[in-house]
Amino acid sequence: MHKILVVNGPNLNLLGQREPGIYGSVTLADIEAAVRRQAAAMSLDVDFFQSNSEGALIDRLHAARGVAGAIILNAGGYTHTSVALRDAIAAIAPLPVIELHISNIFGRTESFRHESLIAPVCAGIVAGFGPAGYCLALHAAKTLLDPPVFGASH
Ligand code: CA2
Repeated sequence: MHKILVVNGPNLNLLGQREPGIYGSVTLADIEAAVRRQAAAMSLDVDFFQSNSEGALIDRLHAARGVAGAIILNAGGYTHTSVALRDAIAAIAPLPVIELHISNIFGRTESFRHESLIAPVCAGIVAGFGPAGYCLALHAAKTLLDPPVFGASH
């Protein structure tokens, strides 16, 4: 069974408790429960990790090598600032990392959110779909691990 690691970065532990206008009222625990249900239905095993510390996030990515088949990463504010996190993602290649954001970072008013330092080393991005994005990212991970066969009908 494939293992998918879901990693959440700084301040995401406060989801549902602050700024509901931007991030909604769903908590990280609600998201974890929904992703676990979805993963069970898709025969995937999931692990969750959240930290507000850049180093702890990097250590967790390193530890996923040889264990996880794919990582879903909401790096929070570190998305826009962390060369170290980008280097860590590059260092664990070919383990695929799917960048995830609850909000559409490209549509946010603050222009600093329009740049992602990690995007070039990630397999792809899911952004703007709210908490449901975590379930979409799970489908993306499954698709990366068990890709559809194209052109096999002839
Ligand atoms: O949209 C996303 O998922 C973000 O990664 C969330 C980050 C933000 O810095 C990124 O630009 C986009 C912020 C997470 C902070 O979460 C909070 C939750 C509740 C209250 C305050 C912040």
